[in-house]
Amino acid sequence: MAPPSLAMNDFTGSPAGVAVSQGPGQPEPTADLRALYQGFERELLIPLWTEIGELMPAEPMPKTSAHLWRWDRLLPLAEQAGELVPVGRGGERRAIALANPGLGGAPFATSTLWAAIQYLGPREVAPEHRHTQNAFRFVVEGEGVWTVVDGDPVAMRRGDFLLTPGWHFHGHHNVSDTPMVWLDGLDIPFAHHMDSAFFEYGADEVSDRSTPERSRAERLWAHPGLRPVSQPRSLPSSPIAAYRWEHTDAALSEQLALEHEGHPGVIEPGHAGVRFTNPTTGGDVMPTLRAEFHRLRSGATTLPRREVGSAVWQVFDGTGVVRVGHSTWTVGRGDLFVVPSWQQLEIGAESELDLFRFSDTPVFEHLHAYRVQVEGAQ
Ligand code: GTQ
Ligand code: FE2
Repeated sequence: MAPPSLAMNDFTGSPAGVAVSQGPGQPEPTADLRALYQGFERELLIPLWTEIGELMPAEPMPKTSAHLWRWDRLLPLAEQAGELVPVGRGGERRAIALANPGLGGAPFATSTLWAAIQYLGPREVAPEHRHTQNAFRFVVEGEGVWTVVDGDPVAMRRGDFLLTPGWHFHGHHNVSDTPMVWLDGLDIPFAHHMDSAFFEYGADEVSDRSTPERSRAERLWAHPGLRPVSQPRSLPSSPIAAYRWEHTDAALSEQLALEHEGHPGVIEPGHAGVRFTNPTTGGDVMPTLRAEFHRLRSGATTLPRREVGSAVWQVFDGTGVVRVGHSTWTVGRGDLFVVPSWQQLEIGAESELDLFRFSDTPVFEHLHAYRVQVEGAQ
């Protein structure tokens, strides 16, 4: 259990004059003591003893809440935005962010992660820009949009995972007669809290209107286990612009098939998982973001697990039951849920269940602040 916090405040100050800290180990509130606290306030000082429970909890006490957004509630609103709100220079993107109810109205899915549904109507163009925030797209349904990353057009289709690492110019264009929606994931909240972000406008159009099946980045980099000899250096982010569904699907199917044949490879019984990686390092796709795909056999359940850092999951296919901390939901295609730091996650598959997941784990691994606990693991 966390030690009790002496202060009841949440860095908001006390409305009714100066608060004198009371409770176990604290002196009686005399006039002198009140004067001391007034002195602290006047000089913009705050003693540790009123804040220690909040600042140094026994374990993470995230402000981020466990929460579920249902796809069938998001889609109609994205469509409405498509009719009513233009996309263009200034607003840049018709992206609608998940706003975690624990984060005071900020457009943040978790304290570090941005997750948004982006809508691009038929023939629409989202202008080019670049920012230091790292970004990806994940497609649950539809096709017809090319995202142009540093001049390289990248097709977006169901199941694909597409990268826009920090400071690469990018714009999107829909070459089809149907609208398209997808999930954006970025480290916007992390950059915001760290005061580290830069942004620049690029061309008002997209710089290359062609629509190749495969991007130049894929043609150079996306061959299993093969690296171009001309590119020996480690890169901070993966140069693979698109991780295609056919490969992800095959990798997950093979893990489960190997399990069926009595061979190792799955995470736990009935639970296959793959991580998208940077082929120049073997590490995560981008410095701040981890991305994975999970597949559970029908009837499989995961061991309860908690870890430092927050994650956002999206159901790609199938149905299941998800428990995060004290919340339990039945989930289906497109539904998005948030797992706050150090809250337990358990997933049960009602049918074969495919899930995309992203998290801020690399940040904590790099800072030697990562911990994970799996209940019932040997
Ligand atoms: O598509 O470039 O959801 O810059 C948030 C910021 C999408 C994008 C978002 C962005 C983009
Ligand atoms: Fe962007």
